[in-house]
Amino acid sequence: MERTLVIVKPDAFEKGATGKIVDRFLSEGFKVRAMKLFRFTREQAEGFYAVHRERSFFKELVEFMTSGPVVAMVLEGENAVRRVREIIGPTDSEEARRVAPSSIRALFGTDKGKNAVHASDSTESASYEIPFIFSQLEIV
Ligand code: 3AN
Repeated sequence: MERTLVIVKPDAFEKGATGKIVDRFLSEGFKVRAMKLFRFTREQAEGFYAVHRERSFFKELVEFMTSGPVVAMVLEGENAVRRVREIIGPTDSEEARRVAPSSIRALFGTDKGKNAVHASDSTESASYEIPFIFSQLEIV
């Protein structure tokens, strides 16, 4: 079984969409192995998104991710990384509404930055991101 990290971002948390997002993953057959509510400090958000530090949108991304609470979870299932990426839809929520109208970003996101959820984009990313957020004791 594969594990992946999902984060309900500040925009979706603020909208009260966390329950609907968790329910969607449960109804798609994933098991929740860890979950918590917290707010990133700037240093933590910069570390989490370190692979993007040279990108033009890095500052905006860190500002957004530290703007309010988030809910992170570890989901487990067959091909969890790929399947969760399909369920969340493309990075740009506007594009998601055109090409994947039932995706989570289409339903709850606004644009490329405020796109409701983060999900690991590879098993390598999941191996970095899961222990970045959760200690061993917090994963069942
Ligand atoms: P994904 O989250 O779909 O893997 P990436 O890896 O291209 O997308 O980007 C990482 C994060 O950076 C995205 N989740 C998104 O919130 C943010 N981002 C990407 N492109 C932009 C952009 N042009 N402007 C603002 N934020 C962006």
